[in-house]
Amino acid sequence: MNEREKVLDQYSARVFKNRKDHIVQLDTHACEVPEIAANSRSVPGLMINRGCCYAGCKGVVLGPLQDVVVLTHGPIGCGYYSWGTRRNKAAAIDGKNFIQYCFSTDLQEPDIVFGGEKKLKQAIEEIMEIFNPACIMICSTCPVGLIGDDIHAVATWAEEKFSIKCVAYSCEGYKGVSQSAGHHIANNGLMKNIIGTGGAKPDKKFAINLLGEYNIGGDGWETERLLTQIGYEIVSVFTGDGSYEKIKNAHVANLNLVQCHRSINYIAEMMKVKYGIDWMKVNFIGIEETIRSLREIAAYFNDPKMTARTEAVIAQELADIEEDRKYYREKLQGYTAAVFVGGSRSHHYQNLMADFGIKTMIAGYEFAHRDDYEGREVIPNIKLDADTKNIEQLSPAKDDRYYHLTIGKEHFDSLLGKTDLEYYKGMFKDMGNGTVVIDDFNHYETEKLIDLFNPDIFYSGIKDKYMIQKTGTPSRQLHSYDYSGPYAGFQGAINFARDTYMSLSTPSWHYITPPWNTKPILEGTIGGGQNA
Ligand code: CFM
Repeated sequence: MNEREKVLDQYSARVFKNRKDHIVQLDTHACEVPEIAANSRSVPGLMINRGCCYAGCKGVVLGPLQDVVVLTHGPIGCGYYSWGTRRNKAAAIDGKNFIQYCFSTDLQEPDIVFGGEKKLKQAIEEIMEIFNPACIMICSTCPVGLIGDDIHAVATWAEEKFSIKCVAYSCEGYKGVSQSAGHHIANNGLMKNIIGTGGAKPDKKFAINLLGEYNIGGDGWETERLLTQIGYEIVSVFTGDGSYEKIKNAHVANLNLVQCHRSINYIAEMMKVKYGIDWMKVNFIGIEETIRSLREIAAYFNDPKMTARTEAVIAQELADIEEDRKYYREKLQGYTAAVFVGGSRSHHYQNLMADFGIKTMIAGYEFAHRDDYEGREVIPNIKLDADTKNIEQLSPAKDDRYYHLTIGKEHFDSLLGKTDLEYYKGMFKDMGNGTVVIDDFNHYETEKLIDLFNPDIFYSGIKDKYMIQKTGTPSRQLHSYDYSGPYAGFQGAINFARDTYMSLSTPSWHYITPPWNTKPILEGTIGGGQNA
């Protein structure tokens, strides 16, 4: 039995049938990239790490927009739980930064019975009176979808009454199998209602949008620092430290850089059709990956001055971290890791670990799609199930006012295959022989894999961190960075290495004796003696 079979061995026939296609043990000698089942319903009863559709829409994509009041229409729990739990940092110059607040309509039972639209209008009136934002976004939760409040009509009412932008998102938690559905709904809403509404003309030369960068722990700021140092103009960021004021003019950019493919590839594709803006998959997590990304962007613009600036910035950044890089490489070389995050980081961080000689043994995603594992070439073969078909598929048309091409066809074609222009290769191709990949991993599988592979460190999230640490395996969160960061770029890589080394070398593991080493876990007596 290999490790994959050992994990599956414990399951009942029914669960086995479901889970067997979500677990792959890679054989790098095989000619074909294996297929993995992904983006499907979880098995009821298994302790999984996924979030809901509302979480993906409100929490992930829309939440970080600093000047937008994102209003949760639903019972208070949904708003409260998604309040400040994600470390998407933002700093507003004009003080219009609403991300620290929790806005909710706090629906109660009478509202569920008699309808919640009145309360939603009242909440918008209060928001206008107290905060006066230029844009409000309404996100609905499960009960709102079930009782049928027309949040879109309320948004139209708000736009007319207050002359603001108000967009409603029907992102009820149950709509889709995970937060991935919410990303798609948020992408659609931004595309239909915000992007391209600013009126700016596309007359720039080196202007870029940063897509799928949510500024967790300041990653976006570090990435922006590198790009602006080279001379690129950042038009907008989707959506870390991003703003309504900026993304409405996102249509003027020359190139869209995609950091997190899973959460935002829809906007990248739609902007290509509508505005002619090419997109490129980049990765600013990892030293080698940052260098590769910067060089590919330079290759896209193909401007001698920008290329020279790119090399100068890379050389300077490398010189700045040289000593630390060498130190941590020596310390970390040879360690093994497991990495389980949402839908893109488990790949990105493997590249960063490789910079320091850490080998990934097991990896997994909560809600990625097959293309995030196997590469975008499989997209035409992905069968859409009813859950996916449930989500609107936009087909935007070319917008003649703003359509602009930055590079000629010949140059575009020459970059295909050589760079990640309009391509994402997925996680599998960067992983070693015998490594195990799991889609929609659960707690049992996590424990079992720790048992089988005994990784030195386990990167994951808050839902499983302490469960992992109870096995004596250090665990660091890659969603929030455990209040550290940034981890992006050159300096960020050193921060990551420092934190990892700290976790691996802490003596705290030796200070405690787990209770099961001193007393039996179960105590019992042999029964039945009396009647024997
Ligand atoms: Fe993209 Fe993200 Fe991720 Fe994601 Fe997330 Fe996140 Fe994530 Mo937590 S957008 S898919 S829904 S990179 S919140 S910033 S860390 S699960 S791997």
